Amino acid sequence: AAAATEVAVEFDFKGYMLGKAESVNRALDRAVPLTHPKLIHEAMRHCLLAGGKRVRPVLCIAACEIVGGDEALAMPPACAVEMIHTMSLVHDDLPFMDNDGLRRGKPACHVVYGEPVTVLAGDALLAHSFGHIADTANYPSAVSPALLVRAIAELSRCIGSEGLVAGQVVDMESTGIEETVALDRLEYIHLHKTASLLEGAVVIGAIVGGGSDGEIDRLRRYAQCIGLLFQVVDDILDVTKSSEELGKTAGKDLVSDKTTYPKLIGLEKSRKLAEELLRDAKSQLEGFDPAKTAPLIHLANYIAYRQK
Ligand code: GRG
Repeated sequence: AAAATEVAVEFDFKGYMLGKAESVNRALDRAVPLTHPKLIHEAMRHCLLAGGKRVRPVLCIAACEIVGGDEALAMPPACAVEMIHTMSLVHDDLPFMDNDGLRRGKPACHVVYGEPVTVLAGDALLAHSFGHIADTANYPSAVSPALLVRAIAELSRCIGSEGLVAGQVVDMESTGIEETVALDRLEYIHLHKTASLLEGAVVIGAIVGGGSDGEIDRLRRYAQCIGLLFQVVDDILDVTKSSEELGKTAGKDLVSDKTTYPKLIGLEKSRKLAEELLRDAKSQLEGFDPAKTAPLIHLANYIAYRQK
C-alpha cells in the first residue's frame, strides 16, 4: 500500500516537460505564421522551430501555475521568452560574435539565409516578442493590461543593457585577455548572460498569474539560483567530459581559454557550490502550496543533475 501511494504521488517530470514543450511548439508555430514577406518569416521560423529544450517557456508556465494561473494564461509570455532566447542564440552564432555554423543540430540561420537576413530575423523576433505579450487577443480570457505592462517592463529590464546584453558584453570583454577572470566577474557574467532571462521567464509567468509581491520575490531568487546553477554545472561538465575524452582527443578544458568555476575554485568546491545553489533554489519554494511545487523542484533538479 505504501508503494502504491508513493507511485500515486510521484511526479512524472519527463511527461510534464514533454507535454508543455509540445504545447509551446504549437503556440510558437501559430505565433509566427509564414506571411509576406516570406523570406524573413521563413528565417524566423527556421530559428524558432528547430528544436531546443524549451526550458524557459516551461519555467514561465510552471511559475504561473504555482501562483494559481494556468498554461493558457502563461503561453503568450512563455512564447515571447523563447523568441528572445532564440534571437540571442541566432545573433550569438553570427561570424562576428561566437561564429557557430550549427545550432540545435541544424545549420545556423546565417549559414542558410546569410548574415543580413539573420540580423533582421533576430530583430524581428525581438520586436514580435513584446507585441505578442501585449496583444490581449492572445489570451484565453480577459487579462489585466496593468499586469501585462508590468511583465513587459520586467522582461525588457532582464534582457537589455543591464541584463542579458550586459552579460554578453562583459563576457566579450573578458575573452582573450591575459589575466584570469575574477570570481565576482565570472558570477556577474553568468547572472546576466544566463540567469537574467530565466529570471524574466519565471517572474513574468508569476506576474500574469497574479502572484503577490512576496511570491514574485521568492520566485525571482529561485530563478537566479537555478540560472547560476545552470552555468556552474555547465563548467563542471566541461571538465569531466574533457577528462573522459582525453584518451581520444585533447581535453576541451585544456585548450580553452575560458574561465570556469573549476579553474577558479577547483572541482570539489564547484560541486559544493552547485549543491548550495540547488538547496537555496528549493528553499524559495517552501511557502508555496506543496501540491503545486513539483514542477519547479524537478526543473531545478534537472538543471543540477543533467549530463550535458
Ligand atoms: C537579447 C537583445 C538581445 C541580444 C542578444 C548575442 C546576445 C545578445 C546574447 C548571447 C547570449 C547567450 C549566447 C547566452 C547563452 C545562454 C544559454 C545558457 C544557452 C543554452 O540554453 P539551452 O541549453 O539551449 O536552454 P536550448 O537550445 O535547449 O534552448
